[in-house]
Amino acid sequence: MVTLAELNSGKIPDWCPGCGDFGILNALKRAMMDTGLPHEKFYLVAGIGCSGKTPQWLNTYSIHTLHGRALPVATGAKLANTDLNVIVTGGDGDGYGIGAGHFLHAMRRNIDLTYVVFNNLVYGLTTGQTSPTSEKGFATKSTPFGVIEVPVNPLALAIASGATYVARGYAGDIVHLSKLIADGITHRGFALIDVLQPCVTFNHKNTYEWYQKTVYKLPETYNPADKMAAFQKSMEWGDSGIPIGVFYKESRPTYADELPQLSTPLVKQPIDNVDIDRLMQKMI
Ligand SMILES: Cc1ncc(C[n+]2csc(CCOP(=O)(O)OP(=O)(O)O)c2C)c(N)n1
Ligand code: SF4
Repeated sequence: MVTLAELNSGKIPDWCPGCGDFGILNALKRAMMDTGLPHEKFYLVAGIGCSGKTPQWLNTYSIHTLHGRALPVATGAKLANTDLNVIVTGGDGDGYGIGAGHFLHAMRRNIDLTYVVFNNLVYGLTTGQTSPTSEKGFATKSTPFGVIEVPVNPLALAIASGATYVARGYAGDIVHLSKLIADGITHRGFALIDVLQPCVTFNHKNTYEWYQKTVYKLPETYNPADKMAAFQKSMEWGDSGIPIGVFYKESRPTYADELPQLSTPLVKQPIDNVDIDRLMQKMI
C-alpha cells in the first residue's frame, strides 16, 4: 500500500493560509493510503485553478491539463490502462462551467474515474469572479450587483446524468471526507465527490463558520440506493442545512466493461503484429 512518505512531494503548497484546499489534500492522501493500493497504481489528472495544482503537491504519476479538459484526458488514460486508479481534481468553474459538457458525458458513460471537485462557489485562481455554483445574489468583481442566475446543482446533475457514486464532503471534516474519497476510488464506475471548500480570500459568505453551522451528515437510515430520495436530498441547501455523505450509489457496468477489446488493458496488448507503415500511409 502507498505510504505517506511515498506520497509527500516535499513541495509546499502555495495556497492562501487557511484555504480549504489543504483539508482536501490531506483527506485525499489519507484516502489513497486507506485503499491499500500501491503507489504506482494511482494516476492524478487536474484541471486549471487553485484546486488544479493538487497533483503538484503529491508524488504520483500525474498530469496538469487544460481548464475544463481534465475529464477527457482522464478518460483517455483510463481506457488506455484500465489497471490504473485515475483520480481527477479541479474546481467548480473548471468542472461545472467550462468543462460541464465533459462532466455530463463522462457520467453517462460511467467511466471508472474518481472526480473530486473543490467547490468553493467562486473562481479562486483568477481572483474572485462568480462561478456556476455561486449563490444567487453573490456579489463579486464580475457580478458587482449580484449573480442573476440560479446555481448549478452538481449532485442533482450527477444523479440525473448516470453517475454511479454521488457524494458530498466538507473540507473541514477530513476524516469523513477521506472515507468518501476512498469509497469513490474503490467504487467501479464514475464517482463524484463534490467538496464544500471555503475560499478564505474571495468567498466571505460560504465560510468555515457558515459551514460549521449548516453542514450535517446524512443519517444512518438514509438509503443511497433510492434515486428519488437522492434527488430530494440533493435539493437541500442553505442556512437551514446542507447534507454531506453518500447521496446515491448504484452498480452498473463501466464503459470499459462493455468493450471486450479492453479486457486486457490496451497498454499491455502486443503491437508487434500491427503494420504501422500501412496505417501511416493511409493518414498522410
Ligand atoms: C480556456 C481557459 N479559459 C479561462 C482560463 C482562466 N482561468 C483559469 S482558472 C479559472 C477558474 C478557476 O476557478 P475554479 O475552476 O472554480 O477553480 P479554483 O481556482 O477556485 O480552485 C479560469 C477562468 C484558462 N486558464 N483557460
Ligand atoms: S484564492 Fe481561494 S481557493 Fe485559491 S488558494 Fe486562496 S483561498 Fe484557496
